[in-house]
Amino acid sequence: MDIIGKVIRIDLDVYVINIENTNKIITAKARGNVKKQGSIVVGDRVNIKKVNKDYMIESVIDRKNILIRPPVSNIDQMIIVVSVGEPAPDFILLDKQLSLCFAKGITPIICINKIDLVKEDKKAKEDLEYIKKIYGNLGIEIVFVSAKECLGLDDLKSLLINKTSAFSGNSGVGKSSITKEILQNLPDRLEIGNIGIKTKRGKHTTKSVNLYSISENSYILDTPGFSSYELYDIDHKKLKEYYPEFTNSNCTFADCVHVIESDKVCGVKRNVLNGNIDKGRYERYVYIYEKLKEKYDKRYK
Ligand SMILES: Nc1nc2c(ncn2[C@@H]2O[C@H](COP(=O)(O)OP(=O)(O)O)[C@@H](O)[C@H]2O)c(=O)[nH]1
Ligand SMILES: [Mg+2]
Ligand SMILES: [Zn+2]
Repeated sequence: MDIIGKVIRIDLDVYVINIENTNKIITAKARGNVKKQGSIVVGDRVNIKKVNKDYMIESVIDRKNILIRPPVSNIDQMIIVVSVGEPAPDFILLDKQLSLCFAKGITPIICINKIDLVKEDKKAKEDLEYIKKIYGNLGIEIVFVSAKECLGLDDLKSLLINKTSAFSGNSGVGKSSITKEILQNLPDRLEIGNIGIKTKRGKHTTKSVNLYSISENSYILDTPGFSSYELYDIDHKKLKEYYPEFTNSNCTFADCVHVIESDKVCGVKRNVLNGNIDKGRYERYVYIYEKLKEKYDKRYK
């Protein structure tokens, strides 16, 4: 019978694999025909056979999704970290990340960090309330944490159980501080950072990606999830599909992307005027749409 495992790290042709439903970590090689079908990436679930003393990857199980930079597959959720205070939330980035999550079938979770600053900073409190209202209404899960004062980290940890999660967010929001808190106090056997494998990195090897097993079948990715490359790789005509609040707007115009410069009012615009759709969300949608379209038009000129 095949064993199923999850690739948590790749060192050239050595695959470090966590056997499913266990804490056991092994190393394996891959059959030539498997490698030929397309490279194996971190996050892949693979069928393994034990041949004498060695483990061999026989095949890669169909992927749920794949990110290109860094190459990693089967991401269940993206913990989108924003901070209140310094830096203030970048709402355009937040909306792009949410769109990409919906496009890739990744569940977004907004993690508001630095809530310790809300007491004294009026703007921080306003930003927090805005996110809670607007994004909470979209049905997106929001967790409130302070890595500094260790607040809300248990809530966050409970959301990571049985999932593969990546963290994203702009620099300075506290990703490293949060993941450090999550990764400390893990039982030794779950730590893979110092597993003894000889690596022979060629000089063209890019920095590798690691998944940290935080408990059985629960993993976090050690590098930020979305690169700017991926954030701009959305089809502008499809962008509207990734806005949950647009779907119930009964826009009756054919092929409408809800960006209308004339006085005509489409279903979505009407809901913006009525206040049913947040004006900020809509304005950022138009901005992101124009940017994506501009890039598309340039590419095919
Ligand atoms: N006040 C406050 N500062 C924090 C908190 N979390 C992180 N920081 C600070 O924010 C800065 C950036 O944190 P870091 O984890 O490096 O962010 P990253 O760039 O997203 O990895 C550091 O100076 C941290 O000490 C928090 O909960 N509250
Ligand atoms: Mg960092
Ligand atoms: Zn419309």
